[in-house]
Amino acid sequence: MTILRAAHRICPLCESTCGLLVDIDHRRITRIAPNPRDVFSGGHSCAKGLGLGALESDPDRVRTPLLRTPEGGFRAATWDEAFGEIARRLPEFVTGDPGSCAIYHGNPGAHHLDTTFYLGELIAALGTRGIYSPASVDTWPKNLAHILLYGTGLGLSLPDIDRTEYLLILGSNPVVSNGSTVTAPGMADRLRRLRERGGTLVVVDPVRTDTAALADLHVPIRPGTDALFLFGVLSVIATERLSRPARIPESVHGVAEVLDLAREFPPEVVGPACGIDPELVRRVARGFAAAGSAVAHSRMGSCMQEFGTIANWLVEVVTIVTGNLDRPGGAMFALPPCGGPNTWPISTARPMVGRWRSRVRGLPEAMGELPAVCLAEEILTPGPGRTRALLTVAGNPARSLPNTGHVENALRELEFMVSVDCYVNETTRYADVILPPPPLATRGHHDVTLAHFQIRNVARYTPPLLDLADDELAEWQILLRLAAIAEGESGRSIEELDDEVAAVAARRAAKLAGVEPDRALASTTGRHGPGRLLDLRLRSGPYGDRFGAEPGGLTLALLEANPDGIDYGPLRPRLPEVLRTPDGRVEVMPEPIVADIARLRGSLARPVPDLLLINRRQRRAMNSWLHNALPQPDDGQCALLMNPVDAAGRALVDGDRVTVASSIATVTAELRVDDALRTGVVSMPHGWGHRGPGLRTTRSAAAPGTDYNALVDDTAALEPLTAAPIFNGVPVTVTRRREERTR
Ligand SMILES: Nc1nc2c(c(=O)[nH]1)N[C@H]1C(S)=C(S)[C@@H](COP(=O)(O)OP(=O)(O)OC[C@H]3O[C@@H](n4cnc5c(=O)[nH]c(N)nc54)[C@H](O)[C@@H]3O)O[C@H]1N2
Ligand SMILES: Nc1nc2c(c(=O)[nH]1)N[C@H]1C(S)=C(S)[C@@H](COP(=O)(O)OP(=O)(O)OC[C@H]3O[C@@H](n4cnc5c(=O)[nH]c(N)nc54)[C@H](O)[C@@H]3O)O[C@H]1N2
Ligand code: SF4
Ligand SMILES: [Mo]
Repeated sequence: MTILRAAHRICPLCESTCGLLVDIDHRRITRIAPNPRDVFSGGHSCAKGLGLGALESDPDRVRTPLLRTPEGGFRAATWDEAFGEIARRLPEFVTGDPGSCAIYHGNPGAHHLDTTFYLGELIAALGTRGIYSPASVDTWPKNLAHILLYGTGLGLSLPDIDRTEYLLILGSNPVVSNGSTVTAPGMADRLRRLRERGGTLVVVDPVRTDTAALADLHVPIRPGTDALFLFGVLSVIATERLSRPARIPESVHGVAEVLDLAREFPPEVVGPACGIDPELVRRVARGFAAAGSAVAHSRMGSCMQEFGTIANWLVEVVTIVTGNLDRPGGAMFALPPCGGPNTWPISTARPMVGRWRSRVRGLPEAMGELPAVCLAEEILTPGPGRTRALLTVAGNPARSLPNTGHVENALRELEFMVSVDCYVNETTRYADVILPPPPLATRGHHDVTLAHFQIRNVARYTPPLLDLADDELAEWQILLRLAAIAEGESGRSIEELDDEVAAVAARRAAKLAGVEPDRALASTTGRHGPGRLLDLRLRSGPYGDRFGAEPGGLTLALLEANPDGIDYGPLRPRLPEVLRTPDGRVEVMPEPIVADIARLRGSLARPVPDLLLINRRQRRAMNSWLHNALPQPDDGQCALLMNPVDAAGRALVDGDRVTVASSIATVTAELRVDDALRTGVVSMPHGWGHRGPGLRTTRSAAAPGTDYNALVDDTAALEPLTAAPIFNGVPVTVTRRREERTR
């Protein structure tokens, strides 16, 4: 039996990608500590990473395939039985109408090599356009702004946090979330160091969050008004001539026009709409423009809101016009070790948005996927192309998507459903077959996707620590088996299928590296699965050894020999080479966004709802799925937070049991009065509401919490450019349930 001490493991839970050291006894993780020598995370970790052992040993985890029984429960099955059932039932939905089998792949998939490399095989085998993921309820407004400005939705501009003199954060609470679309382990320490070296931190958030508490200035904005705030900042830059043309790269066009446009949004106009003193807008504009280097960074709070795309576009514009694009301390682009859309040759002259539309509502695709708000109606609306079967891989749409009632009604109507997942939760309880991924310690780890968001160019890999047990399958093997079934080739061996995938990857890698395909493939001899594909990508990537043509260059073997990682240094300027726009320029005034400004203007004259609900994240949670394995602080963590003034106005007191009603649903929650929230705003965490029959999550079902997304509209109220739901800024009313006092 294996006993391992202080073995390297990169945490797969959040975007911080912390390096950890784990002890393993007899296949159990017995101890976890942060790795002080990790070249990137240097000893940082959090309660979630340190709780990976509890997560892995959770008695409720699914460890064998499960098959639905005629009585409606599940029974354990062998892999052969499970795949047999899938082979019997799935092909009908794949070979007929191309839309009839859809797939939803969730957040953990972005963190694992298996899904990164093999999910595409399954999706291609399904031949469906019914492809959904949380990207459309998480980042699309930001992705779209980047596609229109820089040409790709993945190669995002990043705040150079470690060198900037002025950091403006909008709608993100990285001290709790550990950051998003910015990979910077130990964020709180980095923010403290920014201030210690004399820099300025400004946080724009309706709540005085733990991040705002670290800031020089907190701007307590009204939800949904970030675009107005940023236009206000830009108007000051325009009227006070604070832009710095000499520092704006030549590839940028349209700066004068955008500054002209901003003049109609002076602080006196936007201040009242944002619910803040106009002087704050001026102060931020002047401070930002005067700093030696400055950068704005936006996330969830300013993405999943009514004007998300405009807001995320303006984040870039403010950085650009002040001469902070592609400069140290400003907004820069990573150079990811495996390469990616902004290192590869341009693949299409058409932006990856709106190339096709959903069947029922005609909503546009983006980056190959349909908006996840379409999933339920595509299942429930009769007619040709109706979605009748669904695969979910590492996702919990029943708690993550808006209008969870609608989503669950749809899941109930499916004729066949397969879930690759480690829990029987609100989504997978509707599956006919559940296929569990193996223990974490059997997997290698490198962050192919998140490397696009790294604020320092580093490369790290942690290898599998354990072999698969006899009754375990690797997740990549599960995905390949499913792909083979979808293609009507269920008899083929995994090895053969994997060789085929590797041969295609080798041709691509060889082309990028400028060598013969045989040479690329031969260089990876002895490897298989994700390790082989990773080696091909690393060696053909920006630091790669080009299969021997650049001796000393990056290979997987080199990373294996350097388990604390390899540091390639701070981000370096990449313009204009990084651009993938059709004309190779940055057009600051993209037509689709400019056309949406009339809607923003219109919002100025609107009455403001009494209470707007916004989301908050919790330290020991990861969206919907750690509530069971990790002890969560008391039930009050799920409470509805409200400012004392709003509470007094409604004769509510701390501990009241309240009804929260939106335009589509009503839920109950415990009230906590908290002056960290601005007036007119209430907050709750998402991903809770662990209720209903069939769950196998003992601990979270005993403390189910409130389902935020039951309240969020999935039809009427969407951000129009991306069909993103408006999680932040949901109009609600809150009243006491008289019969109930909890404390
Ligand atoms: N502990 C923990 N960490 C996580 C997760 C988790 O669930 N728990 N989830 C992970 C995932 S998938 C993601 S995408 C990231 C997200 O990471 P972040 O983007 O940092 O997300 P949040 O922590 O939700 O912070 C959003 C902030 O926006 C504020 N806000 C709400 N509405 C508005 C608005 O209209 N304008 C402005 N300016 N602010 C607003 C909220 O008050 C909140 O403080 O976190 C990741 N990390
Ligand atoms: N109201 C509101 N809603 C939100 C958000 C918000 O801020 N507010 N945030 C949104 C965001 S940013 C996101 S990313 C989404 C998340 O949306 P989802 O990805 O749909 O939801 P998660 O809760 O992350 O669920 C992850 C699932 O993966 C499973 N899982 C974990 N590890 C593995 C693995 O290794 N392999 C497999 N196969 N399965 C695994 C878990 O059991 C769980 O079922 O939620 C979104 N929903
Ligand atoms: S911050 Fe994120 S990556 Fe680091 S230990 Fe915590 S969950 Fe894992
Ligand atoms: Mo997310």
